[in-house]
Amino acid sequence: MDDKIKALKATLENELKGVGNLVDLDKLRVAYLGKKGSITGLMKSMKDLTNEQRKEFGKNVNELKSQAAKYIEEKTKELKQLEVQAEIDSMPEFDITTPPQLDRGSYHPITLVQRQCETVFKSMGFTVEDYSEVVTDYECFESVNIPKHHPARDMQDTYYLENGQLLKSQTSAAQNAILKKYSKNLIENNVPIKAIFPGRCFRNEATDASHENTFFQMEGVMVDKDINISNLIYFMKTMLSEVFRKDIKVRLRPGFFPFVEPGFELDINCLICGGDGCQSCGHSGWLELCPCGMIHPEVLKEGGIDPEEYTGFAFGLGLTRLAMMKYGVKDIRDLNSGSLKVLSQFTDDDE
Ligand code: FA5
Repeated sequence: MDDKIKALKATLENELKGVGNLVDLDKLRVAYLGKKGSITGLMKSMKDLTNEQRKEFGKNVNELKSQAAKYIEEKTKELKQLEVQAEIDSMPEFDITTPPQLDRGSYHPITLVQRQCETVFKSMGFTVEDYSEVVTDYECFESVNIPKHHPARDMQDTYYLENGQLLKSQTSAAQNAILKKYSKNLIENNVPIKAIFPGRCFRNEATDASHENTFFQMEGVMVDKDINISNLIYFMKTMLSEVFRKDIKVRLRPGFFPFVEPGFELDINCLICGGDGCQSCGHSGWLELCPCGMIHPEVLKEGGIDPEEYTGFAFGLGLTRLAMMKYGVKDIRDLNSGSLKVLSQFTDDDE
């Protein structure tokens, strides 16, 4: 009987050498150690032996059984390792010491001009405020002297939501909240209100080279005693000379906005065509950039400020158009195109 055990062990060792994958190895395990396997068969055959024979045979067959289990365990490890190696070998080769070719990306030109403007105004003591894009009719219109059914609403083809709110069509929508936020400090502590609030605006526009349906504005307000048009012109001039860092022609003409009195349109000489007239400026040589004016007494009152005692100015800078002019972008729609080819050309020359 011992010969049978030795022979089975030799066959197992031999067959193990020929096994090249885990599936075949499992078949081999079943063939030897499974319910109907050869080693299990040997164990079952012990019942036909004498007590004396069974003692010796039992010991040897048990040794064979644990030896077989050990062989299979070792072979499993070996085959798994080979599988991992094969997977590694099948991967494309790469050199981990090669420096990365990753593109760092760039800031959007609108972000760049917005930051430049913020830096300029912050240096002049203005705070930068954030405001939501979904606002109420009161915020966007009524609080800035545009009651329901006022014809001035027609100038801004507004997106209304089903719940009665709207996508803000102008950053002036934040004016009332800002005035209310700082009026106490103005009245009790004589601290002038000086704030800018950049934001995205939405209008149902027929788009062209200088009109988008989604664009950025940056509103600014200053309120104190004795604020007048000269102060307004000073801040506008400082902002433009800091952003453009060169002489640019501007013109101020009367403009109507219900929330300012008097109101102005501040236009910039088109920097794409030098004022000759082109598609970007609607062939007029000028681009409307920053309407402004002295805050209407009704708007001050609605913000909790006595117009007999305080005056102020407000402006609504077209940030997207400013980016066009600063970076020579001929068509405003390129700025919202999401095309990296277009957008990655711009860098902040101040950084
Ligand atoms: C307003 O939105 C006023 N709220 C601005 C204002 C604020 C006036 C405070 C007085 C006091 P207007 O609709 O003209 O005004 O827009 C202001 C600027 O935003 C424009 O001069 C222009 O630069 C920019 N703008 C307006 N519509 C578009 C558009 N469709 N695409 C790109 N820029 C636009």
